[in-house]
Amino acid sequence: MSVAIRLIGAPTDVGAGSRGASMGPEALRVAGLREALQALGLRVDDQGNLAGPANPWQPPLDGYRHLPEVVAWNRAVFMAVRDALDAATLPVLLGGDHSLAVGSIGAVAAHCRARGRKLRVLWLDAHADFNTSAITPTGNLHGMPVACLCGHGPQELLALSGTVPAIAPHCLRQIGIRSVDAGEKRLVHGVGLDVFDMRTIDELGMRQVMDMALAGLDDETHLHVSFDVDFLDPDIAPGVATTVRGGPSYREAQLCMEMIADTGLLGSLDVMELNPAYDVRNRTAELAVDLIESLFGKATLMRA
Ligand SMILES: [Mn+2]
Repeated sequence: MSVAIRLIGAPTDVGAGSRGASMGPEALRVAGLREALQALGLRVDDQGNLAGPANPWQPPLDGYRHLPEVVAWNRAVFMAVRDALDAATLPVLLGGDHSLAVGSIGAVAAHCRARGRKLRVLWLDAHADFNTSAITPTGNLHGMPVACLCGHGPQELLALSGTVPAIAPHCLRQIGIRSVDAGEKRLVHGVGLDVFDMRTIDELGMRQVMDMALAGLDDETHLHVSFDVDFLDPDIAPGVATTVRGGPSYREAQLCMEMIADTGLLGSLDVMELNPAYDVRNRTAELAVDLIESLFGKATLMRA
C-alpha cells in the first residue's frame, strides 16, 4: 500500500455528554500515532487540527444539544475528509466525539457515489448510535450519527453529504454493540441494520463475525472503519466517557483489526471518543495506536 495517510484532528466534544474527547487528537499524537505508522513504511502527513466553535454546554433544544455547533464541526470534517480523498490520500479522522462521523462518512459516501465505487462501513462501537430527537434520553448528538447517515435526523446534518440518506443501511455492519436504548432497538430493527452484538461475538467468535462482516467485498469496494474507542472492553480501555463492560478483549480487538487489514481495502478511518480526562497515563491512546498499527497491516504474530 503506497497511498499516503492524512491525519485530521477534530478536537471537540460538542456532541458528547461529558467533556474531554476534545483532547483525543493530541493524546493520539502523544502516543506516537504518526511515528508508529511511519515505522510500517507508510507515508503520513499530519495536517493538524480543524477549528470550530467552543462547547457552549447547554441543555437540549428541540431534542438536540448544541446542534449549530455540531453542524459547524461536521462541515469542517466533511470538507477535510473530502479534500483528503480528492488528493488520493487515506483520511484518518482523530476525534473528537462520534457525531463527527456524519461529516466523515458523508464525505466518504459522496466520494464513492461520484466514482461509482461500492461502500462498506464497519461501525466498531459499544452503542448503535441510532438515536433520534424523539427517543433520545439526552439530546447528545454523538448518540445519533448512524441514524443521521441513514436519513433520520436534523435536516442540517442530513443534507451534508448531498444525498439523503447519505448511505444505504445495507452498507453498514455494526460490531461490538452491547448498549442499545429500547426505542433505538426498534429503529435499528426497522431499517434492517446488520448488527453483530457482543452475544454474537461470544457465541460465534470474532473470526466468524469478521468473516460475515467482511463478506461480499470486492476490489471496487471502499472500506471505511468508524472506530469508537468504547468498542473495547473498559478493563483495557478506560479512557472513554461512555464505558460499557463486556467488550472485546485485547486479542479479539487485534484479530478484528488484522482481518480488516487482510482485505487490503481500507480506504478511510475514524478514531473517536478517546477521552484523556478518563484515561490512565495515556494507556488507552497507546492501545488505540497499537490497534491502528494492526489495522494498517502490522503483523502481531509470526505470520508473514
Ligand atoms: Mn459511538
